[in-house]
Amino acid sequence: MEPFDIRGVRIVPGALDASAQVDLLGDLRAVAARAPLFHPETARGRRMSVRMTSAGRVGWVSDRRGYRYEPRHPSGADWPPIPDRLLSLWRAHAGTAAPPDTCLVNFYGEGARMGMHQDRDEADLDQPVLSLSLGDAALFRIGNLERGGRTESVWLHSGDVAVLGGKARLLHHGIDRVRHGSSRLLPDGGRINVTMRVALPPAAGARG
Ligand code: MD6
Ligand code: FE
Repeated sequence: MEPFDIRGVRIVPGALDASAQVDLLGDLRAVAARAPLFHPETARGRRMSVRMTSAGRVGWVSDRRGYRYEPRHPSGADWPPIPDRLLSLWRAHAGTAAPPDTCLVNFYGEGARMGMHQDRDEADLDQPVLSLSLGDAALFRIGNLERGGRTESVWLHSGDVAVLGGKARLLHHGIDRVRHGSSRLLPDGGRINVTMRVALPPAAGARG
């Protein structure tokens, strides 16, 4: 299928073919071996249904102190580097010269979902966020700059890329549901979503 736009969100179906997805899954298993997946808590103390980890110079964490980027995993270890295959995907689809400095890995087991939110913890909101979906298909809902209002939804399948940039960068979005077992990429089912971003201001120095 050809790339298309919904409300300025660029969707690239099948950006990665089946064998590239398997290769990338190996990279992500190596990331999770060094930086284990954890269930973040919201600032209100509710456990998120999605498990997360990160790669890059900083990683996204959430706990009672709120949402932020941290230079270390909650264990105290450095985050592993962003896998080269993901950096190539960013160069191919992000449409910016700046390299990503963080890569958030979300794992959706059966029943996991993600409420409507904006991604606005990054220093430069002119830089896009690129997401890659792997595994089970998910219903991605795209809303508005303000909370509420009419929304549009699209199924994201394994290998699909979505880019939130330009006027779509701050649109509210979320995952309503995942069709458990719809893909055979992960032997026990589930979905992985990887989002790459430029989180730090340029003054923070070399990225990678
Ligand atoms: C998900 N994605 O697909 C959740 N954020 O599991 C996101 O929250 C997201 O797909 C920013 C840009 C693209 C995304
Ligand atoms: Fe998001």
